Amino acid sequence: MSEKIVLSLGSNVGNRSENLKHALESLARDGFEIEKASSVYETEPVGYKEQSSFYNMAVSGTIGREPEELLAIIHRIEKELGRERVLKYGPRTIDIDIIIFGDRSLRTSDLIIPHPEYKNRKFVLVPAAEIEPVIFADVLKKCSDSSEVKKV
Ligand code: PH2
Ligand code: MG
Ligand code: MG
Repeated sequence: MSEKIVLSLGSNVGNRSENLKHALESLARDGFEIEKASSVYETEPVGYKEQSSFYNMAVSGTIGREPEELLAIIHRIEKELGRERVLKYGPRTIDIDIIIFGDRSLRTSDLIIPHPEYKNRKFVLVPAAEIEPVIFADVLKKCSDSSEVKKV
């Protein structure tokens, strides 16, 4: 059996729902077998505050590939979606982050798994706990992030 992967998706430029939808379609097209997809949440920006609110969601699934190969696929999808919108709305329409990849832990110059910040981010943990409570419910309970995360 392939390893369970959980991805976090976010968008705050352009048509946020459409961007998420396109990202899911592209992931599926490129061989990511989506098992579960969370609700979409509107979330307060964390970190740099002077930007529009995000739409965030999580998906779980499998792909018969290595983490670096999945990262390359993700980068291509981000570029495709960014390119579509770049003239009208600016460069950042979609962000797809690998949160976990089975039990693996790895650290290279462009990829850290598990995602180094996910335990501190409600916008990741709330959608992830919705679809994979066994993995994320406890982490969410312990998370002290108080930023707003509400179902769209
Ligand atoms: N992504 C960031 C920084 N801040 N805040 C929210 N609410 N959602 C995000 O997806 C997000 C963020 C960098 O990737
Ligand atoms: Mg991110
Ligand atoms: Mg990213």
